[in-house]
Amino acid sequence: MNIEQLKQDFDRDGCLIIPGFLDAEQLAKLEFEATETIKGTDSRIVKGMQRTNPWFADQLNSGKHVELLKTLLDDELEPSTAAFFDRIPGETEGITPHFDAIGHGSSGATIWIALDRTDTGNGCLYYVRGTHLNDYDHSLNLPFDVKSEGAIPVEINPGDVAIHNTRTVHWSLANESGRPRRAVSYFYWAASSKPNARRAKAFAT
Ligand SMILES: O=C(O)CCC(=O)C(=O)O
Repeated sequence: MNIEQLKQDFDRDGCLIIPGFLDAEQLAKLEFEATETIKGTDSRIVKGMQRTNPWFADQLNSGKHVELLKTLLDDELEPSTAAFFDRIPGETEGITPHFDAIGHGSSGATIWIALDRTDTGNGCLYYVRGTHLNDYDHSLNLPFDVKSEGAIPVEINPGDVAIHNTRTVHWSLANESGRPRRAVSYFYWAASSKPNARRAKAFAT
């Protein structure tokens, strides 16, 4: 990986895709731990997996992605959550356009690791490049769609990763296919970032 190039791209676009970030063994371990951790839940989104599985606590604190995210953010990391995101085959709704930096901090990043092939057919993520540089007064249901300038589908394979700034607008469509679309993400605040006063207020009200 050319880290300098990745940082330049991340600073410019607010998002990145890195193919083949996990090798087959690392991917199999991640899939195993995620499957074990979500057993007994019926949610398509399971946050806080680090609280119930020490393996995820370890990954959140010192997984192989941690140094990369520190470099991309130019900061230490404040770990927030290890999450499982499933777009269930046949569902009719996805997640509307939003960004993640509300309330607590103003900067940070998420690394999103595909467990399955993800594409426009099975509810992949979409990013809107450059939106991390905008200042919105709210964070949810933002006026973007697949035709918006800068919108890109995150079409990646198992073990590939997508990384986004906490201020980058993103969403996912419903998975109308018969194929699974599972992912694990790790979400961090940049340790020295402060709450954005306007957004914190919007969040509180
Ligand atoms: O995986 C998805 O469908 C959505 C992920 C997301 O919104 C996030 O990581 O913040």
